[in-house]
Amino acid sequence: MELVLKSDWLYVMDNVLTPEECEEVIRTGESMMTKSTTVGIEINDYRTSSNAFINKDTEIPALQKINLITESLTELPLENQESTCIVKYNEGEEYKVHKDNLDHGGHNNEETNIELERGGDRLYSVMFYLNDDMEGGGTFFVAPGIEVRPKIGRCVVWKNYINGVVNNKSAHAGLPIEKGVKYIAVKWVRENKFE
Ligand SMILES: O=C(O)CCC(=O)C(=O)O
Repeated sequence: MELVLKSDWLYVMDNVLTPEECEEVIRTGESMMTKSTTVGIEINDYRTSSNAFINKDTEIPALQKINLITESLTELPLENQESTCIVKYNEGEEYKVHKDNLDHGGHNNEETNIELERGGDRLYSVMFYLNDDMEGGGTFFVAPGIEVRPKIGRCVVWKNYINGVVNNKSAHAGLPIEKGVKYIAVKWVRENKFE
């Protein structure tokens, strides 16, 4: 594992997963893909990818490793993790600028409130790039103006809250794919046990 960027809320590490592990995660996700949706947001072209959710009790070794790495990087227990979300973006697909926290301070809809009752908000996002043979598709953090490039096996971690306050610097986009296909795996880690 190699640390390539570290700030008080954003970390990038390389060689976290091997190419073989990335391949195993892609293969698992491919058989279960459905169109992506977004909690509490009903704008159709906002998130145009497909995804698959893999339960935490999976016996697939690469997915178990993702659970373990997420536990150790966030220092929060496995029980706080949501299922692993494997995401596929085809050419032209993207995820427009958003933050991953669910609580919009008094402007929540019913779906969001139900999600918040399942373990509180998403304190951390932990994302793994599973391939890099595409053009476009970087992850762009708007406020610091940082684009993280997909690299096979690379892991990006960011805090959605700092000292109990929403981290506005965490607003980010999955930029459109110009050529090829992009695969990632994402973990969202809640404040409390996720059920
Ligand atoms: O695809 C990306 O690079 C970003 C993914 C993303 O924004 C998310 O899952 O919250």
